[in-house]
Amino acid sequence: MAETMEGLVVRSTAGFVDVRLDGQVVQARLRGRLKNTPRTTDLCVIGDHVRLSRPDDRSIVVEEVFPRHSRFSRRQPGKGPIKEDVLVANLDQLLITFCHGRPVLKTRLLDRFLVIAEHQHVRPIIVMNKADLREPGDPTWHRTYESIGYPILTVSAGTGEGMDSLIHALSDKISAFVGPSGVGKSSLINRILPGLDLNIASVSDHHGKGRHTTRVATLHALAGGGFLADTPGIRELGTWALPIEHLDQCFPELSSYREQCAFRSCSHTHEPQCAVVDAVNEGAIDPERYESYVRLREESSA
Ligand SMILES: Nc1nc2c(ncn2[C@@H]2O[C@H](COP(=O)(O)OP(=O)(O)OP(=O)(O)O)[C@@H](O)[C@H]2O)c(=O)[nH]1
Ligand SMILES: [Mg+2]
Ligand SMILES: [Zn+2]
Repeated sequence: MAETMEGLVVRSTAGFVDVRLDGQVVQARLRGRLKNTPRTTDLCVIGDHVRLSRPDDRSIVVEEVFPRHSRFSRRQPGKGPIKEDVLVANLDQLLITFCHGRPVLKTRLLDRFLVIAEHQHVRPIIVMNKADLREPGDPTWHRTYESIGYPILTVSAGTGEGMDSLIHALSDKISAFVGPSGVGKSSLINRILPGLDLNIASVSDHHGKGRHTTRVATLHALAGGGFLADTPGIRELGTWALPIEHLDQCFPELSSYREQCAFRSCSHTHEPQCAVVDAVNEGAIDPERYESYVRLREESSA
């Protein structure tokens, strides 16, 4: 009798996936029929719920990938046809990780991550690692993002500072560390799951760019419930299928102003009587955040 089962994909490599079902992890291969269907998104990634069959004693096969309720994805880097590169499916929280010291925080990249989180309805948490390298005083960006309402956790994988609040925020959720190479995503996971021993690289060159140590995305089970993903460092983060008319909704601090613009479909770039531009000029909206908005708008319409 054919047995069918459902499970959660915790690791994905070409053609094969590790699936967690009833507390154990099994390796399964993807049904050929699935692989041959044309698509513009990744077939099966970590976080996907799948239906499995066991055609014989030795093999387990993924028969179906269930629809995703959320995901963290980017546009596949490079030229060629536009394809979605899904890093984690069915995600609850995005741990957008940067650090004190090196590599230096780029708020333009932070804004990209935040826009993707808003657009994909995944809760963003800004994680600032390497607290041991922190300069005294709160930097301006910190106040800006805090006043918008984004949670910021300052932690150190090195000293353990702030790790309790981070671990508390993870419980019973599917979360993923994302961010540039070298900020310490794998180091943080090693702190949270000491048995794991993930690969860690030293921040290699004097530009402070990391070396992309983590290659395969994996979903790790947490002792207190929930799952945690490590992802490779991201250098290029093209926004995927971001409808240009929704972009202003991905900047929460614009929401109370955009209703007051003279034009209903105001782009907040060149129109007269734009309440958003007025708010920028009055200092109520951070000019750097507004600049990120304008740049992403230009990119989406290009
Ligand atoms: N000072 C300090 N260094 C840290 C801390 N956490 C991590 N590092 C160092 O930062 C470097 C990069 O750490 P990784 O954990 O490999 O960074 P990653 O974000 O996983 O990088 P990729 O896998 O390339 O994306 C290593 O040299 C770590 O030792 C910290 O809290 N303080
Ligand atoms: Mg890593
Ligand atoms: Zn406007």
